[in-house]
Amino acid sequence: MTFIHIPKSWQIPEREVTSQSAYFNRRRFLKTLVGASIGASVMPMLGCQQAQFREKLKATLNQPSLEPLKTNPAFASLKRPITDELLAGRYNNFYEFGGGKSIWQNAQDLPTEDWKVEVGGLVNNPRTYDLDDLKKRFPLEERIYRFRCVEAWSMVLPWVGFPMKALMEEVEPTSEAKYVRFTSFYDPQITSGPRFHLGSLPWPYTEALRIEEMANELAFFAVGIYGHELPKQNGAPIRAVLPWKYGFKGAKSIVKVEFTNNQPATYWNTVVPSEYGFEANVNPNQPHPRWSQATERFISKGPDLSWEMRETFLYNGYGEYVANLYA
Ligand SMILES: Nc1nc2c(c(=O)[nH]1)N[C@H]1C(S)=C(S)[C@@H](COP(=O)(O)O)O[C@H]1N2
Ligand SMILES: [Mo]
Repeated sequence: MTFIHIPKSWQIPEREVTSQSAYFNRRRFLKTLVGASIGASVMPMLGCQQAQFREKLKATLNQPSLEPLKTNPAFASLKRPITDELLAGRYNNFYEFGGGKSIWQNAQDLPTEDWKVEVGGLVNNPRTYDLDDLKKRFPLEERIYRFRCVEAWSMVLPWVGFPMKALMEEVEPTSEAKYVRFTSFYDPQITSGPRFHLGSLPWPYTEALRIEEMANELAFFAVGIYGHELPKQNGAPIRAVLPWKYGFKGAKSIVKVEFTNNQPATYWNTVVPSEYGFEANVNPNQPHPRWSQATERFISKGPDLSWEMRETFLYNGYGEYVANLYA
């Protein structure tokens, strides 16, 4: 296995404008998106020493520890090594903060203090939790999961959090509840809707599952990663992690969880329904209309960006847990 080194990776990420956001460029926002994303993230880095850049990045990853915590033995190791923390912290998708991969600096504007998560809709016990509440109420554990973006890159990430089904047991969805919708933080003064002139897109970012999917053992709310609280760029202070689905199904920075009777509209499925289905299970046999899904660029060794090609597995290798949901 050969690692391909990408020169100048600290200055210019692999693709400043991503496969997912490329859609906007081509069809709608060519000038504004490219112009804005260069202005916002690439230019300042060009004049910046690599070492300084790394120190700044590390400071954003230096979050309060969540240890001691137990690693769930069912998800304690994978055949692939855990991705370097510096890569997971600087190679992101978080369109509220920009259309490229280098959003980690912009994402520091996310206000995470006094965070509340409203859980309601078709439930017997609607509740609004603050973060401390959630962490005390639901025992935290570590799980090492494969992570696969629909753009065909992947990582292995050590999340800290709790199973979604623990929350379901507490709020008790009613018999009418068939779906659950997750809504991400959105404030047009802070996130990039107006900054990138993407105001006509369906903000806030929302995602959704069938409730049987939410009740699955794998479905997870993460409040941490690498043994500490989530950095803002990874969706602080709480995000969804669904390792058998493409990454876009896992909404970041969740403020609302709502149980519904009908299938909710979701962000990518609304923007480009022909490219991003509602179900979005990882499937090497079903190509994306613009690229193959049979292999993936596995991003692992740092600190500079590099990857190796790996085979993609049906349900991202989690068929023993989820295949029965789609029989
Ligand atoms: N609110 C919100 N959540 C989001 C996204 C986003 O743009 N906004 N991007 C999604 C996509 S496409 C991916 S691949 C993952 C990336 O998570 P990471 O940056 O922590 O690796 O977050 C998902 N959750
Ligand atoms: Mo993604």
